Amino acid sequence: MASKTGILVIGASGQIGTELVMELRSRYGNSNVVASDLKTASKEVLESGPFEQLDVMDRDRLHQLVVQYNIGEVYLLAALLSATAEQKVMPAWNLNMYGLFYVLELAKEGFIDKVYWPSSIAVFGPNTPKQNTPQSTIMEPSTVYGISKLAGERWCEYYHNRYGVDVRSLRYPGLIGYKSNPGGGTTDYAVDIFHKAVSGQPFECFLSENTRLPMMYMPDAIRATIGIMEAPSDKVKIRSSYNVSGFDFTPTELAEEIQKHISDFSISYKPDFRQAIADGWPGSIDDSSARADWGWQNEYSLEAMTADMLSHLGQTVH
Ligand code: NAD
Ligand code: AKB
Repeated sequence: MASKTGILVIGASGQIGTELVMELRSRYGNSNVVASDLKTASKEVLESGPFEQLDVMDRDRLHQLVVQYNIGEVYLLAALLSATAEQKVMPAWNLNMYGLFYVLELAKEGFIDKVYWPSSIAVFGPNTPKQNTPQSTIMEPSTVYGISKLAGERWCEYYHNRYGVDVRSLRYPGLIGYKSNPGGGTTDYAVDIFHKAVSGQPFECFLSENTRLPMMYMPDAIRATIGIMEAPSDKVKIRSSYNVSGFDFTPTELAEEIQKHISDFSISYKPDFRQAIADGWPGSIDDSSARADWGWQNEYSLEAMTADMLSHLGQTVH
């Protein structure tokens, strides 16, 4: 980091922010990492460092916090995710686009040195090659969330090329973690299933049994995020967004993996509107550019993630 030592996380009370804030605080110091969100944060986040209530759409307050806390880096996580966005089209477009613009503008004007903004596998669409989806390929997303993420990627690259803004981004797959709950996505089933399994209940899946999607365990996602932010600028060659991946599975394959630990766990399938969203997304991702450019490497496999999730959620692994 340059002379400005503050880090601002916007959307800090969500699935990723809850974990990212704690990791950033352990690396850069509690008082340097300001968590912010519309809603209050976890007890751990509130008790370990500064928290500010912030609506990212309030441009003046955003600017004021950046100056007040001497912010050099912003992690912009506030967004409406795929399933919620289909129900709230205009609010999703406005939040996902204008939140990004406001942060990129502050960086362009020299108030911020570095920006992290996550994209998603949702940038791909039904015409994209489904297996081992390349970094550069047909996109054509068919959801409001995917359209907003693809537009955001183009704006990130534009602000970098035209104004020299140091913006970095990853196309996360579905993220799985035990510390925080997902917020309105199509991949949420892959977290919900664990909570049902450990409480001894059957799980009804809102995606069909053979719906393959790329996923990643949260510790890998946090490492990837900090990894790209700490990479030397010349190693970050792609300024739209990098493909990153951990593993991929279908609901049936995940259920079978859980059954290795909880033999009487059962799953049934009742696809809803989220099936159409998932059907337009890749089944697996080629993340060789991230590996080659700045050394990305995942650690967790499906097997290792499942065992770790179950042990942390209180199930004895046998
Ligand atoms: P989340 O829904 O769990 O959290 C988003 C947070 O943003 C929430 O705490 C919400 O209160 C906050 N927020 C909403 N509107 C706000 C506003 N106007 N001002 C300030 N805060 C506001 O989402 P997440 O899963 O933590 O995702 C974070 C980012 O990562 C998003 O951009 C998302 O698109 C992206 N992403 C997530 C996943 C995933 O699987 N979790 C996958 C791909 C991309
Ligand atoms: C969602 O399902 O919307 C997210 C994502 C893959 O972007 N988890």
